[in-house]
Amino acid sequence: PALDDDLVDGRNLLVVSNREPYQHRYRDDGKGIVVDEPVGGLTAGLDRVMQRTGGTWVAWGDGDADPEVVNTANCVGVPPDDPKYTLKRVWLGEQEMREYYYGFSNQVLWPLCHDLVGKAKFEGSFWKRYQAVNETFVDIVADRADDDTVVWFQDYHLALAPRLAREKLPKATFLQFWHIPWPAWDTFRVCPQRQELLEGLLGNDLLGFHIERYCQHFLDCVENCLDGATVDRETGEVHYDGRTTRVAAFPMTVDADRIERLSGVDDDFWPAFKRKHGIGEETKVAVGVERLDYTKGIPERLEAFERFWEEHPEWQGKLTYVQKASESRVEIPAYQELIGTVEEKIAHLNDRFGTDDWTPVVYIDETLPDEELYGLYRHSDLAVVTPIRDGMNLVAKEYVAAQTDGDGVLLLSDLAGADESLGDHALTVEPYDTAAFADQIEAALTMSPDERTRRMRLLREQVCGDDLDSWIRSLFGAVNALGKTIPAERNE
Ligand code: GDG
Repeated sequence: PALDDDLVDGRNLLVVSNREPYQHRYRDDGKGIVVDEPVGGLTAGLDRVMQRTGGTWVAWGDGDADPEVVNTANCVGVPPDDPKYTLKRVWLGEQEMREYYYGFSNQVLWPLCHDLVGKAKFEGSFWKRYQAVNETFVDIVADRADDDTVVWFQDYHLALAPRLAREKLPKATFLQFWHIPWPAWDTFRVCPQRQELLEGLLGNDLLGFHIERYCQHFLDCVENCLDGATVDRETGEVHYDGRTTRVAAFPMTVDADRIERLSGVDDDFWPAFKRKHGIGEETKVAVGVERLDYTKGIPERLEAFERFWEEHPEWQGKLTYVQKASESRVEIPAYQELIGTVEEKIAHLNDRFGTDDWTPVVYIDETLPDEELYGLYRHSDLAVVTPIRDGMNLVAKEYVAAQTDGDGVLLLSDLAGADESLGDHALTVEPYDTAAFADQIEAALTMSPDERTRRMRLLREQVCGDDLDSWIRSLFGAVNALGKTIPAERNE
């Protein structure tokens, strides 16, 4: 069903995120401006909502031509061809990008929340800039919102904003969705700014995570860190500083129908893809799709493939692993190192096992259009989704949605949020246990057709029939119910 127009009970909607839904760029030939539109995923889903409800979306304008198309208030109507809502752009300079985005957001909060404290760089300048940029976003929110506005903050770039905004707009409704894990207290306590971060997030009326475990971790942190906070585990409510925040899990879904449809639009895709990458017609294909991020477990996975081909030489020449990887956050040294490690490892595997007719690992570093990505999912015999920590991992769900023939096998790390709903029917992998991981690759390849279709059918029951609108609807259902849940015995 479509989203209702009264999604926010007749109030105004204001979305605040780091990334913008439309980005204006100068064409490479210098002749004019192009607009990058959101494709798939959350930005596209939210864009659809905004097109229906109207309102304002506040985001960092990082396209080189963005400043040219805005009015004097830095606003532009979007979609550009037929404007339905306002995109308000925030400008961030070099220093701000370095310290707020690549600094505190991606070198403190990202590793901390993924339990990789050793990778965190707690630099004072990062924190100061993170505070300042959160204030900048909030000034804009305060200008454009009133008591009747529902403000939706996205993700870990804006942890301080809700509390700051609450000071200016005590009666507005604030919600936030945190897309990455929330770590256990023993990890989170390492962070010098733990108290400010928790207090910032408790400015929200509703705070959403992908799974219940992250909610419980968050509540543990609140109990341990904030004097005077009380936590009700039954309702997920935190009472602190005279107000209440509800913490709840909203596992994100994917647009299964769209993925299914697009996965099959081009009949020639698969033979052409195989030819292009030198993959034999009979060769089985395993696929991995991710940003090049150290949380995604790519080097660990390549180790497992090496072990697999070593121990199962009968599969040399018969299975190709396709690694689709997009460069990400390359300004950060740990990400540059990762690119080096992955490229070396792949070269080593291809050198060690490859033959004239067979390349063990095919590396694709370009961004594929949705149809090709979904086609790749559809035809791959297995998907290897083995992060060492991941909030949800949408690739796992997308693979299942694209499996219209229903005989692919999903190998899934038990450290991804997606394991909660898919773990029972996927083949579970512990990404650091190389020997067991290699065994699971073999188990996937030798699984009987009946077992493969049985598992995929059960996985598809979890994933199909959903779209992103159902996720958004459940979040807003919770927003509209805020303050209305009175226990029965007191409801006389
Ligand atoms: C964060 C959290 C959480 C990738 N390559 C191409 C392409 N993609 C798309 C995939 C998928 C998305 O990128 C990646 O999403 P993930 O969920 O796997 O991972 P993160 O980027 O780390 O996202 C994560 C998510 O937020 C949502 O809350 O699940 O845990 O870390 O949708 O399809 N899309 C296209 N071409 C590519 O080459 N078209």
